[in-house]
Amino acid sequence: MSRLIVISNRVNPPADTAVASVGGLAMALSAALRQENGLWFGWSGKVTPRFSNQIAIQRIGGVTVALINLEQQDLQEYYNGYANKTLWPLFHHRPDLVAFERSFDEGYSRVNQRFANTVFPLIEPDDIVWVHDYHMIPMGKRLREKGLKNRIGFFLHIPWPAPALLTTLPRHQELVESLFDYDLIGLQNEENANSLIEYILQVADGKMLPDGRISAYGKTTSIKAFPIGIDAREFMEASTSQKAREYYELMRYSSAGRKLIVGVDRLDYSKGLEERFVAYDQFLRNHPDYQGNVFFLQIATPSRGEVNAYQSIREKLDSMSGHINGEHATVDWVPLRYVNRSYRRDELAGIYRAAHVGLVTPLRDGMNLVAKEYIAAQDPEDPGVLILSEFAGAAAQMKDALIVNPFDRETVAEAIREALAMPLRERIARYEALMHGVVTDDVVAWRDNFVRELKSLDQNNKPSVVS
Ligand code: GDG
Repeated sequence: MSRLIVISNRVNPPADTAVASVGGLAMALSAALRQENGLWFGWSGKVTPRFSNQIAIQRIGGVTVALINLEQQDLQEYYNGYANKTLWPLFHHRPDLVAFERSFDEGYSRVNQRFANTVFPLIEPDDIVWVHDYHMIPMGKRLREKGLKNRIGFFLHIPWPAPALLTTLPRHQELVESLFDYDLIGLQNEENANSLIEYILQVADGKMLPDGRISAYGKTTSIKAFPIGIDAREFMEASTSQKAREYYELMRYSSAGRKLIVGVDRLDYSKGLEERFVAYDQFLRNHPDYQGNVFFLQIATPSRGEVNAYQSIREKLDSMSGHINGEHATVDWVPLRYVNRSYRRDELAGIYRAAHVGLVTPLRDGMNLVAKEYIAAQDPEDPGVLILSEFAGAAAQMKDALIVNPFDRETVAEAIREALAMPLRERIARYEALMHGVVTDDVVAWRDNFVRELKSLDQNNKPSVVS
């Protein structure tokens, strides 16, 4: 029987879905694999003095996982280095934060090779292989070099940059060429798919074929958008669970009749937290009538703390939150609650449900699952309003949110005012339209669409060498 073999950098399915891991990829893949005969291969999160190809196979939260450990040098050069200091900032339009180091590049190649060597013996001839995200771009090529003939698909969770940006990456051609060993390449939306296609046509002198596939470097592949979703049903249930009700009550009680605005993000410069704080400060200045009647809860869970850029954004936000509270707070009101810890998933669901406004304003984001979770958690009879950045992949689907440019503080400030004052009838109409999309385009639809497309390539769409 054919299995789905998922390969990603980190493997961390939650043992308990109510608790859950922080991070979009972990949430999506564990939901996608729970109902599928599959195996999830990748890093355990543990570091050992020397790399060994020992694999620990376990069952966690209904998902079978195969885990390997990494050594310290791998972690520094591949994970903290090439993945999070080179590719992440570049793909999120932050060339100012990109570090190019030869050792990062070498670490990236080495770990991809080690992953390929270790997973290869686990793959049976009928299995479908699905590789995930920017850590693993060359994985398909490494597996092909070992002789793997199976269907191999790749999905990128983060944005694909415009060609002008990508060409600043040393050996960019090598990276893109390695994608051509996949049968199918999935991106979050059309804009990202078009950026990759544009690069292939302009920089790699590639060609679109009449059947929709694309060829370059003597090979052919398919590129398509597969917008990721959440497990909407699970999240709706979480939002009415006992724990969620407790948190809902806690938020409502502690807000003492004030309106609540909420933001939930990994603490990452791509999420636009600095700009969000500036916009909230602007809102308070523009609307003194709201002072004392509203508060903003920002949950920002620390992430990638070994990377400098993450330390500095954390310091900046600490200082900005102190400044905003110092400026506006009164003896009985604090306008901003800024929290650097993580919450259980059911607790988050209760917090979302209690919030009158969900503020999701990344500067650049592949999709953004928080936007979808916020909607799924709302009370259908009295829903809150989603404010969403036009630069989140989710904006292409969630057109009934208040769409904003996160760089424009006046516009975001105005959207906050509009959301807080929105009449019930309009809130319900927007919520219903958004909820329809969240339920229809959920994580299972995402997985099924991708896997179906990959399987359909089996008979007649096999990538072939073009002479
Ligand atoms: C990448 C792409 C794409 C956050 N804080 C807590 C917590 N979270 C959960 C959220 C959500 C997930 O983490 C974050 O997902 P996002 O999609 O917002 O962002 P990334 O982590 O950057 O994810 C992104 C995604 O992959 C999927 O393709 O959408 O664009 O960057 O589920 O709820 N979860 C818990 N406690 C927290 O404090 N339990």
